[in-house]
Amino acid sequence: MIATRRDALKLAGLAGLGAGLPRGLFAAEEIPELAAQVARLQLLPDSYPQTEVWGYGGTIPGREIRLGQGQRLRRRFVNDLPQASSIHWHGIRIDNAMDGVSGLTQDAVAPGGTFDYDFVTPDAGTYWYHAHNRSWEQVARGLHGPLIVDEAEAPDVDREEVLILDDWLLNPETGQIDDSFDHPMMMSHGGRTGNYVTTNGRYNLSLPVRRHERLRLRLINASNARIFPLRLSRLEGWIVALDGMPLATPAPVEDVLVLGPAQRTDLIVDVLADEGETADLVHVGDAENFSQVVFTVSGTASQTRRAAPVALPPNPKMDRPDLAGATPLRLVMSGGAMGGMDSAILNGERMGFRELAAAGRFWAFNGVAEMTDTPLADLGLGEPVRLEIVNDTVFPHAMHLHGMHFREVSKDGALGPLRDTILVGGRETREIAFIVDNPGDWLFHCHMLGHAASGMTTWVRVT
Ligand SMILES: [Cu+2]
Repeated sequence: MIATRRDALKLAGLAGLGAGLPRGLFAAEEIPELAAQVARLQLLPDSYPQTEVWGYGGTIPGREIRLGQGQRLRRRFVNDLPQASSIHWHGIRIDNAMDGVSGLTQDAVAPGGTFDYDFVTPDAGTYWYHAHNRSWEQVARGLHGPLIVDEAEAPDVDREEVLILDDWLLNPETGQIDDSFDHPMMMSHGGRTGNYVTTNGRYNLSLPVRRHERLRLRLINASNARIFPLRLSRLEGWIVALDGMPLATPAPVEDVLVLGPAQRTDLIVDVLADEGETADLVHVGDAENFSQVVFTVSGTASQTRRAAPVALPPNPKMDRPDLAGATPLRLVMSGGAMGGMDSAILNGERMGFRELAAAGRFWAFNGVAEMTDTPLADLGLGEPVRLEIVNDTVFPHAMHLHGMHFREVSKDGALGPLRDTILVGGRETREIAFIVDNPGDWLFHCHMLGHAASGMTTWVRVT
């Protein structure tokens, strides 16, 4: 087709018109929706009733979002729930206004309301999205899904599987979600752990594989509080990324892999089992082990094994902080059952443990059992920081920093891989360090979500 001068004028006119309008006017028509909905589905085995859940797109897990590194992600969050909500894009080094934290970076979206999320995904890797208002209830009801950012060049694997590990606290009679979200016993102990463990919403997930097939497994722990100890059986595996960020060298899996709440581990695995056998991702239990995922082997991908995998390409901004010049910070975690916390500050006043418990607060950060008006630290862009985390409680806590990844500082001063969530064991002290490279107000909280709601939430400000 030959464009006439008239056509060219028309096109120019349109372009001019578009450029002169507020961006929202044109964008509004194209933005894909992501609705949080009430749904009923068969979570339990077929002989049980269906379970009412809250899910993104009405599914468990929520609809997978996948895009390329450096691409723009736009979603219109539609709240079809009976409760206000917002979406947090966990692990994405995001623009602060898009971080989705109700009460800090945005107002919670009322039932029937919408919010447009629009951001760029700077890093390739395995991320996830979940509700960030009353998250100890909303995530437990099912509001989470995978967010996968593909590398520009895909790693050399036969295929990949996204595996969302979760647990549910269900009433075995009715098959419905136990709604005692604020139960003091759970809040003050290890958090809400379920009685029904699933992968991708299935208690018996089984995937067909071939002998010597090479898979990338993207493990995501979406549970409220459960720590998943995992082992590989008839699979040889390498850890290639943690919390989305590639390791410099793939680390062979030799022992138990521990996946704390909100953490992700990317594995490359080779199927060693013979045809007719199974390989397993084994959940290591206190009493007995069970299969978290069964891989049933039929057929052969190749007669011989492949060479060990190479590292994933690095993400941008993986620089190591200068420890010598780093600003020292300290966070003391106290409280919980058997923790011996006498008192803490709530609503600006010192209260005894019983008074705190009556107000639903069981934990404190630096002696304060609530989100404070002033941040834990006021930090300058580019500043290196080291943060000592003293766990003066008997429970483990999965500490998550929004907006930035950090490295663990070991006792000898060595720096570990980049992570966004660190599991700190009971009575343990750990140290993390990071370069403050993302402006905004960033939450730092325990991802045992009941703990976050009952005292374990603070924040840092970066300007
Ligand atoms: Cu905790």
